[in-house]
Amino acid sequence: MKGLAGKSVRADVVAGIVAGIVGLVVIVVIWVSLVFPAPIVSGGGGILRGNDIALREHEWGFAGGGYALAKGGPEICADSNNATLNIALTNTGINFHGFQVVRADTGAFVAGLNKTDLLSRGETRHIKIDVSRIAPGSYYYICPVAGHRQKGMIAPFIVQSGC
Ligand SMILES: [Cu+2]
Repeated sequence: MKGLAGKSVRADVVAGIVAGIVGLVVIVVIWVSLVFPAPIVSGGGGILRGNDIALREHEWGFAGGGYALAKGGPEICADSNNATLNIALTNTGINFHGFQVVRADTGAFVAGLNKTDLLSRGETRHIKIDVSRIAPGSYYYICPVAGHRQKGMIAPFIVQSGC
């Protein structure tokens, strides 16, 4: 093969250059995915309302109200006019999972179970959330087990007057 200067370029040098270019592309793709991450809160396509919500958790998301298990989960709209939101939570997954409501902006704990209070496989827990004690706004419900939120166990939890 002839190079730009008319000298022959060895095939292994060409292979090295090609490998270098491929490597650069891979690095750029990784960088873009880190700087512009895909949204991991899918909302699951539906909204759960009312005082009594049945929710399931799995690897790696939540489901309930007819919405299938997927990454993320259905949005929960908590009506601030309703004093208590009852969530019947069942772990239909394999791993231990937990349940917490956290602020969307700071990630601060708002309601739910303690971080170490986890549901084992097949376990159901009845969680009462006093909505009147939560300021209207945007929150997430998450699984607090390390890494599970990043894998998709996070969905919107909205507190507002009227849902
Ligand atoms: Cu989990």
